[in-house]
Amino acid sequence: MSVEVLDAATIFNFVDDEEAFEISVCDRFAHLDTNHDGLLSYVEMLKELQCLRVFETHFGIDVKPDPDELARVYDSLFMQFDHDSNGTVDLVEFKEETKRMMLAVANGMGFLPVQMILEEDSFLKKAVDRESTRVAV
Ligand SMILES: [Ca+2]
Ligand SMILES: [Ca+2]
Repeated sequence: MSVEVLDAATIFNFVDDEEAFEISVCDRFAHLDTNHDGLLSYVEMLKELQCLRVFETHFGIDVKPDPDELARVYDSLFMQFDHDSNGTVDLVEFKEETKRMMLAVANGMGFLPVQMILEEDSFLKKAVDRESTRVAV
């Protein structure tokens, strides 16, 4: 994990760059799909859901680390990804929901940059990395 400063524009730029976003989503999906069947089960999604919790906590929705409570939060997050409720998340569902969540985070940020603790391989971290690469060039 690292502490990064990001603003809404960083996220919008990342999501708007279809190609870069698609590559990140596919990478992440392949990484989470540990049995390589092209679908994410609840167990495979857990790592991603835990990642999402990290940034949700930063927006003031602080849930006590009660295991039952957390399990319910992960259940409902999983259902959000599983658009057709067939018990697995495919690449299209994963991409659409990731995009929706990133935009929701960006819309919640306003214009002021926010300091966040980001997981090394999270989408927000990728957004920040992409922005800094661009600035460096
Ligand atoms: Ca799988
Ligand atoms: Ca599904």
